[in-house]
Amino acid sequence: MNNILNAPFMEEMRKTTANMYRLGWDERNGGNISCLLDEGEVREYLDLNVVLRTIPLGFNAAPLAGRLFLVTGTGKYFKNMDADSENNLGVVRITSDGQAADLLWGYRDGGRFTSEFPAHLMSHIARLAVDPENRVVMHTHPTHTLAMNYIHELDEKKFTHTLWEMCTECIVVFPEGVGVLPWMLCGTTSIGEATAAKMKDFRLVVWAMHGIYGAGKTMDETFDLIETVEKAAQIYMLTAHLPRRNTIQDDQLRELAEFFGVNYRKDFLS
Ligand code: 2HA
Ligand code: ZN
Repeated sequence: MNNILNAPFMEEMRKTTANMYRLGWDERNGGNISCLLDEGEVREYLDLNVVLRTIPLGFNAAPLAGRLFLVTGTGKYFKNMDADSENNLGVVRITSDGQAADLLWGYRDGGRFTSEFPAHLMSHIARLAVDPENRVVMHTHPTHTLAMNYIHELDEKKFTHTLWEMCTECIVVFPEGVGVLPWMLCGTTSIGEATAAKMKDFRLVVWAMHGIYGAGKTMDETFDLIETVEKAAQIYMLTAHLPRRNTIQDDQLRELAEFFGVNYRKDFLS
């Protein structure tokens, strides 16, 4: 059996969480990531018949029964993922009745998966229905995106439009726009259901005054989506208090989307 710490999915998770911490997006226990794993790949590192503990989910994840996830732990810090992966991360398999997760590796100090795991699993279910190759759900607290929540209307058409105006390539990177949820209590199944409902149309969902969710095929793709929103939000925050002399016009956004052949939200432009 190979050492799971050297598995590509583990290295990618460690690199990504360290990078996000370095960017200042994941203070303290802020943020969480779940990654759907390939059973054949995990088998090279773990005996899939050995279950360390079974942890209840608090909702029914039956559509994901038997699926394996690498997921960050509750109360754990992105800052520490790299140095102590076995305490801060876990590999779990959703039980056949969908009510719990079998722990196969990790959370060594008796911990459990992120309190946002219901929102993650519901988002995985929603995204897999749209894109069978979706594997990653990522939640984080990017600084400028949060700042923008306090001064910009939280209407998703207006929010998306402003982001698209801030960097030329935004409409190409997230042509479907950004979903926005009002402030809601986190860690609950209701915010999970609301997030998953948005995930039918968007790979990016802002949680007002809290952070953002992203979903994608790979860790890189998901990170890049959030990074692009955050960059646009940064430009907005650097300029919102200044007179705007220039902007990207709707006709130019349309020209970009047509040139790059992306299926964009035409109703988000005037
Ligand atoms: O895991 O970010 O939303 C800590 C959080 C909860
Ligand atoms: Zn959060």
